[in-house]
Amino acid sequence: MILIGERINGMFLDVKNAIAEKNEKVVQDLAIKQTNAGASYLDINVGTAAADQEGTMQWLIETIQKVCQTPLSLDSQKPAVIAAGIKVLNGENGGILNSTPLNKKSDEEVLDKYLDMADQAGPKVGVIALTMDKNGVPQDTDTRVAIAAEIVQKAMERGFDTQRLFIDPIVLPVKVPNAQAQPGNILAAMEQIRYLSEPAPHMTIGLSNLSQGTNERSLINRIFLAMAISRGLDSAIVEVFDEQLMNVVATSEMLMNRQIYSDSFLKVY
Ligand code: THG
Repeated sequence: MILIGERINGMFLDVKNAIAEKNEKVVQDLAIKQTNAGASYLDINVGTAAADQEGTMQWLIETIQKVCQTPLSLDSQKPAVIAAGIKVLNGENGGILNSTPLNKKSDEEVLDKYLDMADQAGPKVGVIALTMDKNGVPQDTDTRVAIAAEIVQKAMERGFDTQRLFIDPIVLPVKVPNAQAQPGNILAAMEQIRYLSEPAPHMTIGLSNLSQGTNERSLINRIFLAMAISRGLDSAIVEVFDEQLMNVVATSEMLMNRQIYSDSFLKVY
C-alpha cells in the first residue's frame, strides 16, 4: 500500500496554529513521526485559514524538506497553489500533486495543468485525479467510472504513465443525509477502474472523510479500508498513527497475497 499521511493539514488545530506562528518544529515532528509510522508520502494541505495559501504551501514544503526526505503530496485544488509548491519542491524522490477533477466549469484544462506541472516537477511525480467533473461529484457508480475512463484516456494520450496516475473516487462522510449508498457505489467503481489500463492506474481515497462526525471513526475507517483493498485500492490518505488501521493494512496485504505470510506478519510489515 502506498500510504499518504494526512496529518499536515491546516484542518487540524495544531497545524493551523503552527502555520499562523511559523512554528517549524510542530510541522517537522509530524513529518518525521508519520514517516516512522509508515507513511510513504506526506500530504501537505494549507487548510482554509491561511491568508497566503501559496506562501504557506512553500513554507510547509521547505520546513519539512529541511529534516525529512519523504516524498510530499501537495494537496490543493488550486493550480496556483500547486505551481507555487513545485517551485520549492525537491521532486527527485517523487511526489504527488493532489488533486484535480477532470474539468471544471471555470477551467476546462485543469487536468492538463496538473499533468504539466507534474512533468515539470520531475519524472517520478504523480497526480491524483478525482472522479469529478464540471457537473460536480457523481453519486452513482457508472458516472464515477466514466469520468475515471476519461482521465485515464487523457493521461495515456499525452504519454503520462498510468503508474504516475492515482484515481480517487471521492469518499464522502457516511453520516451525511442520503450518502449511505456511496461507500458501496465507490467499491463497485473500484472494481472497474482497476481494469481501465494496463498497467492499472493507482487508486487512492481520503479515508478519514468517511467517518467525519461519527462516534466510531477508527472502526469505520478500518473496515472500509479492508473492503476497498479487496477491490484493488492500492493507496490511501490516512491517519498513520492509528495502529489498528495500520494492522488492517498489513493483514489485508497478506490476505491478498501481496505480502508473504509469516507468524509475525504484522511486525514484518
Ligand atoms: N481525496 C484527496 N485528497 C484529500 C481528501 C480526499 N485531502 C484531504 C482529505 N480528503 C484527506 N485528509 C483528511 C484529513 C483530516 C480529516 C479528514 C481527511 C479529518 N479531520 C478531523 C475532522 O474533520 O474531524 C479534524 C479534526 C481534528 O482537529 O482532529 O477527519 O478525499 N485526493
